Amino acid sequence: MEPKTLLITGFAPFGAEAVNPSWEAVKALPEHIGAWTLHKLLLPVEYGRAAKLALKAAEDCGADAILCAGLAAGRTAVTPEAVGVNARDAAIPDNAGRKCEGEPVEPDGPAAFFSTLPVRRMTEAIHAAGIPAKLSYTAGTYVCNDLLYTLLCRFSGTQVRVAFVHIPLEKDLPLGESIRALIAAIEAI
Ligand code: PCA
Repeated sequence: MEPKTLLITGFAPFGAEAVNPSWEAVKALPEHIGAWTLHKLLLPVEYGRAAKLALKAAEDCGADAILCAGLAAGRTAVTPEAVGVNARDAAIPDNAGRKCEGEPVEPDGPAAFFSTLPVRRMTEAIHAAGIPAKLSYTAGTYVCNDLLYTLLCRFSGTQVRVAFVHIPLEKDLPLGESIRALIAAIEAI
């Protein structure tokens, strides 16, 4: 197997949560999974800036693929995201204090992009590992979607493939299960 580079990102805490399990899970992953060498990156929960930092890191490490992880409080399954939409709209501000109500991510961009990693296969692999998993068609309209949409827009028509996985709060799914879910998802790429 030819070695390949995967940029994998997690988010800082935001809102009412003191810990973001997405970064805790990413941090705990091994450096190598199958043919993939992982480059890990912690992202701020800020519109625009998270995507900018991920784009820079993808360039610096020569990423063949990018898998982003984020917290979806209230969900009880691990949910690979099939779509990123061109919208910023959330009741809470980002960690820089910016509140967006119905703005586009990219003023001239298309309405949406489908994820370019095999999210259905990744969902099946997580499920097969005995962890609750469901393919999702909405990553929301907060910073996670902002990151996913921007990366899909930037790498549209290129060889660099992109997807996003939302994971539950630790009270709804133990961290070890989220870590195993990410490993299963990466093995399925
Ligand atoms: N979840 C938020 C942003 C950061 C995170 O972990 C979201 O779903 O948009």
